[in-house]
Amino acid sequence: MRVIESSELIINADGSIFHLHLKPENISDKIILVGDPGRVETVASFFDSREFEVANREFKTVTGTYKGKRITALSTGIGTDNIDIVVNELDALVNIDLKTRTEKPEKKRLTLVRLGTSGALQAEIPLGGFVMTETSIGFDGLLNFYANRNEVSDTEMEKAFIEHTNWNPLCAKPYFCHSSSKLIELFSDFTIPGVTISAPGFYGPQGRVLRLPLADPKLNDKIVEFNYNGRKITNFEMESSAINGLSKLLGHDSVTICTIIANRVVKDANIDYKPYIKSLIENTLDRLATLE
Ligand code: R1P
Repeated sequence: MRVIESSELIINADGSIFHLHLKPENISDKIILVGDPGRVETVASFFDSREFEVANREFKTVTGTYKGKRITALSTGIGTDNIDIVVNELDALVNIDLKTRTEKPEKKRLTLVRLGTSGALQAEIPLGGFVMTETSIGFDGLLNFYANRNEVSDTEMEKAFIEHTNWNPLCAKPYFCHSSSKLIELFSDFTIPGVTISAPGFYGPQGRVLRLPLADPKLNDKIVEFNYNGRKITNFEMESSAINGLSKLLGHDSVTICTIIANRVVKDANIDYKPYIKSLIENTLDRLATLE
Protein backbone atom coordinates (compact mmCIF):
# COMPACT_ATOMS: atom_id res chain seq x y z
CA MET A 1 0.00 0.00 0.00
CA ARG A 2 1.49 3.37 -1.05
CA VAL A 3 1.98 5.83 1.80
CA ILE A 4 1.62 9.41 0.55
CA GLU A 5 4.53 11.51 1.87
CA SER A 6 3.99 14.61 4.05
CA SER A 7 5.32 16.88 1.26
CA GLU A 8 2.67 15.56 -1.19
CA LEU A 9 -0.32 15.58 1.14
CA ILE A 10 0.17 18.41 3.63
CA ILE A 11 -1.81 18.16 6.86
CA ASN A 12 -1.93 21.09 9.30
CA ALA A 13 -1.04 20.68 13.00
CA ASP A 14 -4.74 20.48 13.93
CA GLY A 15 -5.28 17.58 11.52
CA SER A 16 -6.99 19.65 8.82
CA ILE A 17 -6.03 19.58 5.15
CA PHE A 18 -3.51 22.20 3.96
CA HIS A 19 -5.50 24.88 2.07
CA LEU A 20 -9.13 24.20 2.94
CA HIS A 21 -8.47 23.82 6.70
CA LEU A 22 -11.09 21.06 6.79
CA LYS A 23 -11.17 17.68 8.53
CA PRO A 24 -13.14 14.77 7.10
CA GLU A 25 -16.00 15.19 9.60
CA ASN A 26 -16.52 18.86 8.61
CA ILE A 27 -18.05 18.23 5.18
CA SER A 28 -21.18 16.74 3.68
CA ASP A 29 -21.02 14.61 0.52
CA LYS A 30 -23.27 17.27 -1.09
CA ILE A 31 -21.20 20.37 -1.77
CA ILE A 32 -22.10 23.68 -3.36
CA LEU A 33 -19.05 25.43 -4.81
CA VAL A 34 -19.13 29.19 -5.40
CA GLY A 35 -16.39 31.52 -6.62
CA ASP A 36 -16.95 34.41 -4.23
CA PRO A 37 -16.35 33.79 -0.47
CA GLY A 38 -19.19 36.26 0.21
CA ARG A 39 -21.58 33.98 -1.65
CA VAL A 40 -20.99 31.19 0.91
CA GLU A 41 -22.91 33.34 3.41
CA THR A 42 -25.73 33.75 0.89
CA VAL A 43 -25.99 29.96 0.51
CA ALA A 44 -25.79 29.47 4.29
CA SER A 45 -28.51 32.08 4.84
CA PHE A 46 -30.96 29.49 3.49
CA PHE A 47 -29.78 26.75 5.91
CA ASP A 48 -32.07 25.58 8.77
CA SER A 49 -28.99 25.23 10.99
CA ARG A 50 -25.20 25.60 10.83
CA GLU A 51 -22.78 23.13 12.44
CA PHE A 52 -19.35 24.24 11.22
CA GLU A 53 -17.50 27.07 9.51
CA VAL A 54 -13.90 27.91 8.68
CA ALA A 55 -12.03 30.24 6.31
CA ASN A 56 -8.49 30.29 4.90
CA ARG A 57 -7.45 32.56 2.00
CA GLU A 58 -10.28 32.44 -0.58
CA PHE A 59 -11.57 29.11 0.74
CA LYS A 60 -14.50 29.67 3.08
CA THR A 61 -16.69 26.75 4.17
CA VAL A 62 -20.01 26.49 6.00
CA THR A 63 -21.68 23.14 6.67
CA GLY A 64 -25.28 22.99 7.81
CA THR A 65 -28.66 21.54 6.91
CA TYR A 66 -31.26 22.56 4.35
CA LYS A 67 -34.71 20.97 4.74
CA GLY A 68 -33.01 18.43 6.99
CA LYS A 69 -30.28 17.45 4.50
CA ARG A 70 -26.62 18.06 5.37
CA ILE A 71 -25.00 20.40 2.83
CA THR A 72 -21.61 22.13 2.61
CA ALA A 73 -21.08 25.50 0.89
CA LEU A 74 -17.47 26.25 -0.07
CA SER A 75 -15.83 29.09 -2.02
CA THR A 76 -13.11 28.37 -4.54
CA GLY A 77 -11.98 31.86 -5.54
CA ILE A 78 -11.42 32.47 -9.24
CA GLY A 79 -9.85 30.05 -11.69
CA THR A 80 -9.07 26.41 -12.38
CA ASP A 81 -5.76 26.59 -10.47
CA ASN A 82 -7.86 26.95 -7.31
CA ILE A 83 -10.16 24.14 -8.48
CA ASP A 84 -7.15 21.80 -8.61
CA ILE A 85 -6.66 22.50 -4.89
CA VAL A 86 -10.33 22.32 -3.94
CA VAL A 87 -11.29 19.11 -5.74
CA ASN A 88 -8.09 17.23 -4.83
CA GLU A 89 -8.36 18.24 -1.16
CA LEU A 90 -12.09 17.42 -0.95
CA ASP A 91 -11.37 14.02 -2.51
CA ALA A 92 -8.50 13.43 -0.06
CA LEU A 93 -10.82 14.22 2.87
CA VAL A 94 -13.17 11.39 1.89
CA ASN A 95 -11.00 8.90 0.01
CA ILE A 96 -7.61 9.04 1.77
CA ASP A 97 -7.09 8.04 5.40
CA LEU A 98 -5.26 11.17 6.61
CA LYS A 99 -3.74 9.32 9.57
CA THR A 100 -2.19 6.38 7.68
CA ARG A 101 -1.80 8.50 4.49
CA THR A 102 -3.15 5.65 2.41
CA GLU A 103 -6.01 5.44 -0.06
CA LYS A 104 -9.19 3.99 1.42
CA PRO A 105 -10.34 0.73 -0.19
CA GLU A 106 -13.98 1.90 -0.39
CA LYS A 107 -14.39 5.17 -2.30
CA LYS A 108 -16.97 7.85 -1.55
CA ARG A 109 -18.70 9.71 -4.41
CA LEU A 110 -19.15 13.44 -3.79
CA THR A 111 -21.81 15.62 -5.39
CA LEU A 112 -20.21 18.92 -6.48
CA VAL A 113 -22.49 21.66 -7.77
CA ARG A 114 -20.86 24.93 -8.81
CA LEU A 115 -23.09 28.02 -8.80
CA GLY A 116 -21.48 30.94 -10.58
CA THR A 117 -21.80 33.98 -12.80
CA SER A 118 -21.10 33.94 -16.49
CA GLY A 119 -21.14 35.74 -19.84
CA ALA A 120 -23.44 34.38 -22.58
CA LEU A 121 -22.22 33.67 -26.11
CA GLN A 122 -25.53 33.29 -27.94
CA ALA A 123 -27.78 36.32 -28.52
CA GLU A 124 -30.99 34.58 -27.38
CA ILE A 125 -29.72 33.70 -23.86
CA PRO A 126 -31.29 36.30 -21.52
CA LEU A 127 -29.55 38.20 -18.72
CA GLY A 128 -30.62 36.52 -15.48
CA GLY A 129 -31.04 33.12 -17.21
CA PHE A 130 -29.56 30.02 -15.52
CA VAL A 131 -27.27 28.15 -17.91
CA MET A 132 -26.42 24.60 -16.85
CA THR A 133 -23.15 23.28 -18.20
CA GLU A 134 -23.80 19.92 -19.84
CA THR A 135 -20.32 19.95 -21.38
CA SER A 136 -17.39 22.11 -20.33
CA ILE A 137 -14.51 23.09 -22.57
CA GLY A 138 -11.25 23.74 -20.76
CA PHE A 139 -9.07 26.40 -22.35
CA ASP A 140 -7.01 26.31 -19.13
CA GLY A 141 -4.97 23.17 -19.83
CA LEU A 142 -5.13 21.87 -16.25
CA LEU A 143 -6.36 18.40 -17.12
CA ASN A 144 -3.49 17.91 -19.60
CA PHE A 145 -1.15 17.42 -16.60
CA TYR A 146 -3.02 14.28 -15.51
CA ALA A 147 -2.79 10.75 -16.94
CA ASN A 148 -5.96 9.35 -18.54
CA ARG A 149 -7.01 12.83 -19.68
CA ASN A 150 -8.17 11.38 -23.00
CA GLU A 151 -10.45 8.89 -21.20
CA VAL A 152 -12.56 11.70 -19.70
CA SER A 153 -12.42 14.21 -22.58
CA ASP A 154 -14.79 13.90 -25.55
CA THR A 155 -11.99 13.62 -28.10
CA GLU A 156 -14.36 13.71 -31.11
CA MET A 157 -15.83 17.05 -30.02
CA GLU A 158 -12.31 18.23 -29.21
CA LYS A 159 -11.10 17.38 -32.74
CA ALA A 160 -14.07 19.13 -34.38
CA PHE A 161 -13.46 22.28 -32.29
CA ILE A 162 -9.72 22.38 -32.93
CA GLU A 163 -10.34 22.09 -36.69
CA HIS A 164 -13.18 24.63 -36.69
CA THR A 165 -11.20 27.28 -34.83
CA ASN A 166 -7.84 26.48 -36.43
CA TRP A 167 -6.70 26.35 -32.78
CA ASN A 168 -3.58 28.36 -31.94
CA PRO A 169 -0.88 25.76 -31.07
CA LEU A 170 0.65 28.19 -28.54
CA CYS A 171 -2.48 27.74 -26.38
CA ALA A 172 -3.12 24.64 -24.25
CA LYS A 173 -5.04 21.86 -26.00
CA PRO A 174 -8.70 22.28 -24.95
CA TYR A 175 -10.43 19.41 -23.12
CA PHE A 176 -14.14 18.59 -23.26
CA CYS A 177 -15.73 17.01 -20.17
CA HIS A 178 -19.41 16.19 -19.71
CA SER A 179 -21.22 16.91 -16.44
CA SER A 180 -22.89 14.14 -14.43
CA SER A 181 -26.04 12.99 -16.26
CA LYS A 182 -27.77 12.39 -12.90
CA LEU A 183 -27.21 16.04 -11.91
CA ILE A 184 -28.14 17.36 -15.38
CA GLU A 185 -31.51 15.63 -14.96
CA LEU A 186 -31.94 16.90 -11.39
CA PHE A 187 -31.59 20.57 -12.37
CA SER A 188 -33.07 20.48 -15.89
CA ASP A 189 -36.47 21.94 -14.98
CA PHE A 190 -35.21 25.47 -14.20
CA THR A 191 -32.10 25.75 -16.38
CA ILE A 192 -31.03 26.35 -19.99
CA PRO A 193 -28.77 23.50 -21.24
CA GLY A 194 -25.31 24.72 -22.15
CA VAL A 195 -21.82 24.10 -23.44
CA THR A 196 -19.46 26.23 -21.36
CA ILE A 197 -15.90 27.41 -21.93
CA SER A 198 -13.68 27.80 -18.88
CA ALA A 199 -11.06 30.39 -19.74
CA PRO A 200 -7.73 30.85 -17.92
CA GLY A 201 -8.34 34.61 -17.66
CA PHE A 202 -11.11 37.21 -17.75
CA TYR A 203 -9.77 39.51 -20.49
CA GLY A 204 -7.65 38.15 -23.39
CA PRO A 205 -8.65 34.50 -22.86
CA GLN A 206 -12.34 35.53 -23.17
CA GLY A 207 -11.67 37.85 -26.13
CA ARG A 208 -11.93 41.14 -24.20
CA VAL A 209 -9.74 43.96 -25.49
CA LEU A 210 -8.84 46.86 -23.21
CA ARG A 211 -5.32 47.88 -24.34
CA LEU A 212 -3.80 44.56 -25.45
CA PRO A 213 -4.63 43.16 -28.89
CA LEU A 214 -5.58 39.47 -29.17
CA ALA A 215 -3.49 36.69 -30.75
CA ASP A 216 -6.60 35.61 -32.69
CA PRO A 217 -9.18 38.44 -32.93
CA LYS A 218 -11.61 36.11 -34.74
CA LEU A 219 -11.62 33.38 -32.05
CA ASN A 220 -14.84 34.51 -30.32
CA ASP A 221 -16.71 34.67 -33.65
CA LYS A 222 -15.58 31.11 -34.42
CA ILE A 223 -16.66 30.01 -30.92
CA VAL A 224 -20.13 31.55 -31.38
CA GLU A 225 -20.52 29.83 -34.78
CA PHE A 226 -19.29 26.37 -33.65
CA ASN A 227 -22.11 23.85 -34.02
CA TYR A 228 -21.50 20.26 -32.94
CA ASN A 229 -24.43 18.01 -33.83
CA GLY A 230 -26.83 20.90 -33.16
CA ARG A 231 -25.12 21.93 -29.89
CA LYS A 232 -23.70 25.45 -29.61
CA ILE A 233 -21.32 27.00 -27.12
CA THR A 234 -23.41 29.05 -24.68
CA ASN A 235 -21.17 30.78 -22.15
CA PHE A 236 -17.78 31.67 -20.70
CA GLU A 237 -16.73 31.26 -17.07
CA MET A 238 -13.52 30.16 -15.37
CA GLU A 239 -13.91 26.96 -13.30
CA SER A 240 -16.32 24.30 -14.68
CA SER A 241 -13.80 22.49 -16.91
CA ALA A 242 -11.48 21.48 -14.07
CA ILE A 243 -14.40 20.61 -11.79
CA ASN A 244 -15.81 18.23 -14.42
CA GLY A 245 -12.43 16.85 -15.49
CA LEU A 246 -11.10 16.14 -11.99
CA SER A 247 -14.50 14.82 -10.85
CA LYS A 248 -14.56 12.38 -13.75
CA LEU A 249 -10.99 11.19 -13.01
CA LEU A 250 -11.65 10.83 -9.27
CA GLY A 251 -15.18 9.38 -9.49
CA HIS A 252 -17.39 12.26 -8.30
CA ASP A 253 -20.58 13.78 -9.75
CA SER A 254 -20.36 17.40 -10.86
CA VAL A 255 -22.23 20.12 -12.68
CA THR A 256 -22.06 23.92 -12.99
CA ILE A 257 -25.00 26.31 -13.20
CA CYS A 258 -24.35 30.01 -13.86
CA THR A 259 -26.49 33.12 -13.78
CA ILE A 260 -25.93 35.10 -16.96
CA ILE A 261 -24.74 38.59 -16.01
CA ALA A 262 -23.50 39.74 -19.44
CA ASN A 263 -24.25 38.88 -23.04
CA ARG A 264 -21.04 39.12 -25.06
CA VAL A 265 -22.86 38.98 -28.41
CA VAL A 266 -25.47 41.70 -27.84
CA LYS A 267 -22.94 43.60 -25.65
CA ASP A 268 -25.21 44.00 -22.64
CA ALA A 269 -24.54 43.50 -18.93
CA ASN A 270 -26.52 43.46 -15.68
CA ILE A 271 -24.46 44.41 -12.66
CA ASP A 272 -27.46 44.05 -10.32
CA TYR A 273 -27.43 40.23 -10.49
CA LYS A 274 -27.61 39.34 -6.77
CA PRO A 275 -31.39 38.57 -6.76
CA TYR A 276 -30.82 36.08 -9.59
CA ILE A 277 -28.00 34.41 -7.65
CA LYS A 278 -30.31 34.04 -4.64
CA SER A 279 -33.00 32.45 -6.77
CA LEU A 280 -30.40 30.13 -8.35
CA ILE A 281 -29.19 29.09 -4.88
CA GLU A 282 -32.71 28.39 -3.58
CA ASN A 283 -33.73 26.39 -6.65
CA THR A 284 -30.53 24.36 -6.44
CA LEU A 285 -30.85 23.67 -2.71
CA ASP A 286 -34.45 22.49 -3.21
CA ARG A 287 -33.39 19.93 -5.84
CA LEU A 288 -30.26 18.90 -3.89
CA ALA A 289 -32.36 18.22 -0.80
CA THR A 290 -34.25 15.53 -2.75
CA LEU A 291 -31.03 13.51 -3.31
CA GLU A 292 -30.34 10.56 -1.00
C1 R1P B 1 -14.91 36.31 -12.96
O1 R1P B 1 -15.43 37.55 -12.67
C2 R1P B 1 -15.42 35.24 -12.02
O2 R1P B 1 -16.86 35.15 -12.11
C3 R1P B 1 -17.27 33.88 -12.60
C4 R1P B 1 -16.01 33.34 -13.28
O3 R1P B 1 -16.05 31.94 -13.44
C5 R1P B 1 -14.91 33.85 -12.42
O4 R1P B 1 -14.71 33.06 -11.28
O5 R1P B 1 -17.75 32.98 -11.64
P1 R1P B 1 -17.99 33.28 -10.06
O6 R1P B 1 -19.04 34.34 -10.00
O7 R1P B 1 -18.46 31.99 -9.47
O8 R1P B 1 -16.67 33.68 -9.46
